[in-house]
Amino acid sequence: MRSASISRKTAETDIAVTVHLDGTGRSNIATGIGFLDHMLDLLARHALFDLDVKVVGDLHIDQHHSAEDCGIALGQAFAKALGDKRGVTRYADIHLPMDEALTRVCVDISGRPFLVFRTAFRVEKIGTFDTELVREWFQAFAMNAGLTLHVETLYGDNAHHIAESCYKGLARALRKAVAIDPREEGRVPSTKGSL
Ligand SMILES: [Mn+2]
Repeated sequence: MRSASISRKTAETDIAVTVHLDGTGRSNIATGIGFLDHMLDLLARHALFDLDVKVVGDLHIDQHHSAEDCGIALGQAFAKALGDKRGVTRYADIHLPMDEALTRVCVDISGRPFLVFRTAFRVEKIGTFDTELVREWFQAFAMNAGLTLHVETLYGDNAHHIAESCYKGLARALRKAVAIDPREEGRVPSTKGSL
């Protein structure tokens, strides 16, 4: 079972996460931010990861540290769970529709972190959640997971739908990218021999 736990404590947040890449989609999420809990619940379900996420953050300031540090810890756990990436499919892409919104997510488990994020929100808030933190979370996750990650929302109106298409798209792309390809026969999928 490919799994890992990360504990991360700073003056701003105290975080514990566990990721099982070969899970069933079960999740136990408590970030202190309702909308982010909803997104991570979707991530687990659609990636078929098991996720435990506990964040105690300085929400009396705002949601920034909690969202960003949650992305950092989950990215670190993802990378640790993947290990040396033997046998993985590596590349995946998907177009993920959510009602009127459509987002394309392309991922390379490259070990060379890079984020392209072309998604805009017309409103600043979804409930109490700051929509600009969607990008912050993706940036933190991609950098710490070692992913080349391209996210582009081709169109959409409703901010909840747009955010959901990004997270479900990430989930479905990662589900394919981390899957073991039997034709790789346990090799690292790179001509360099390591990722
Ligand atoms: Mn929803």
